[in-house]
Amino acid sequence: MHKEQVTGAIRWASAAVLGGMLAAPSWAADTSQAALQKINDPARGWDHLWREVIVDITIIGILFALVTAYFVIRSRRTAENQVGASPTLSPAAAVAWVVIPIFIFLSIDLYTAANGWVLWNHYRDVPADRLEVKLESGMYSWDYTYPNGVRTQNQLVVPAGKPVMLRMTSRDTLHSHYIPDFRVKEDSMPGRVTYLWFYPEKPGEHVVTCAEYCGVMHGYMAGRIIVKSADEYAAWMKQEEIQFAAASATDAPASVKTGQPAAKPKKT
Ligand SMILES: [Cu+2]
Repeated sequence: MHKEQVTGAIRWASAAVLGGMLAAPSWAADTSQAALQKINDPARGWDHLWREVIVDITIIGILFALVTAYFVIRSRRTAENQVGASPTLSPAAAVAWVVIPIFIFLSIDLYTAANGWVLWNHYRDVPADRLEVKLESGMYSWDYTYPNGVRTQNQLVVPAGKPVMLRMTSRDTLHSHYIPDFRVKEDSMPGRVTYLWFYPEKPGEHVVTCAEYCGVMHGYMAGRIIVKSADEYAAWMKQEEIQFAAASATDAPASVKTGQPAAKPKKT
């Protein structure tokens, strides 16, 4: 009787959990298709996944605390010199106590991992309609080159409402271009081209910082992303183009020539 109940419970729980495990990746695939059509911004997916993980571990944490408290109270000593006795489990019950929790936690992990995989693919899949800027990092500056040759240092001006892709490399050592507001970070390194993309939805300013220790002035390796409205961006770019045309072909940011740290971001 007791054994039948336990095996029945195992069967029921396994079926439920396995069903959940099988459903998770297909659910994730559905959302990825929807995401590609509707949501342009992986930062939102990042926030969503982060909240999901926080909720998961909070529920699990509270659940564990409650179960622990329950057992502590239930198994407390009620008399002097009382000696406790552990319950004797049938083999089926012992297996159930091991297998069922494993399945529950594995299903949560797999579900989260599947969503993370979908999000990662979204981060790697750059929209075709984008502004593409080259970035060369060096101790200790970020040097951006626009498709028309215009260059800026430690500040990247972009139009709102257009995905921006950075193709990155480094002239000296490992750096990591991190834009916390856009939930995106990618290493740049010598001899290799890496990329990232982000979606600046509306005008504003965002911090860029180096997230890979690259030398004694690593902490000063900061920049800005300046998001302008499409019109303001066009006006800014026009001015930059005029300056660029006027300047000689050898005009380069100070740090490129001397290898010295960048003093100030180039004025707009
Ligand atoms: Cu750096």
